[in-house]
Amino acid sequence: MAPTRRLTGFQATGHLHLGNLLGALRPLIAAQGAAQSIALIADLHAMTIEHNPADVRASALEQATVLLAAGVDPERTPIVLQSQVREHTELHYLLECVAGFGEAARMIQFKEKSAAGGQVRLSLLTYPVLMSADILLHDVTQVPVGEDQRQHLELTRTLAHRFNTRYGTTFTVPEGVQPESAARIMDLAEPTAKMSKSAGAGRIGLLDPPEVVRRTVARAVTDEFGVVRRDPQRQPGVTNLINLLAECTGREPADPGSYGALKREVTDAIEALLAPLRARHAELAEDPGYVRGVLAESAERVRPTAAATVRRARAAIGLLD
Ligand code: AQP
Repeated sequence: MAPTRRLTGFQATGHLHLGNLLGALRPLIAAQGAAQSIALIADLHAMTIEHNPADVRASALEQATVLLAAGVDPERTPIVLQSQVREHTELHYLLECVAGFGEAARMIQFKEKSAAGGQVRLSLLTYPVLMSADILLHDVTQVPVGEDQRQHLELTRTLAHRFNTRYGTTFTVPEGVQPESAARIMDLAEPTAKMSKSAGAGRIGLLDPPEVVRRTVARAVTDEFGVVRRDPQRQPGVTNLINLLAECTGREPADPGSYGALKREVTDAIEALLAPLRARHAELAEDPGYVRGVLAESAERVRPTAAATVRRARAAIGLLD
């Protein structure tokens, strides 16, 4: 049986947060022994919306540093910066030639982000095709996807099938897999929305100092019921806090009657998780040359597979070699 090969991506649009850690990074680290994984930092995706060049560069380097600090072992899991493996963009174009305008325009994320107004970049429309290229390039068999990315993975599978059918078998068609952690971490200030890089007050950044973590949890939205129980409809804030505690410690709350006690437990649990990560990050941040070296070596490691995929796709679609 072919080995399991996985790709987990992070958009370089800002600081990684607790949702990224629990929903994607920890499962990636836990699977390092069993699956061949690639961690992709998607900096090209960061340019699909208005961006500041210096911020994208800083975010890419910070994310690579955080991934290492959290325990990604670059010997087993290459940390690939999307823009440093040019084959991503070459394959993107070839896949655009089998994708329809309507298909791209139907994507929910495109509809939501373009509805926000302002000038809509063409790259926002074609971003799911770039994401398809990210996945197909590395010949992966599995992609852990949260609910928000399921539609994009379906498009990837559709484009791979279509290309293979029209031009001959070229791509491995990957399966979407439920991340090992079922956690969908919600924003602490707005617990019906997922915690995300762009949202504000209720996000816990992985490098937030202890005082900020404590304050963010202390201000987390709860409700007037005064009972610590899971009830996502009526008590989304409290449910999120219980889930956070369970994800961080594997424990349920000690006191079913006190939101204050629950928040203290959650704060301690997050702190126990983030303190070593922060410390390791501080060490690594002293040596950005090392982190850049990891990115360069990772790019070299994945390049043979990436180049072979593009070679197959070029030949199949009708280009001279
Ligand atoms: N809240 C979350 N709970 C669990 N898992 C999450 N992930 C993201 N948010 C949560 C998972 O982390 C990986 C990388 O996510 P991303 O970089 O694609 O998404 P993001 O952090 O939501 O940030 P965006 O998309 O850059 O910014 P926004 O949404 O603010 O525009 C993925 O595996 C994801 O499932």
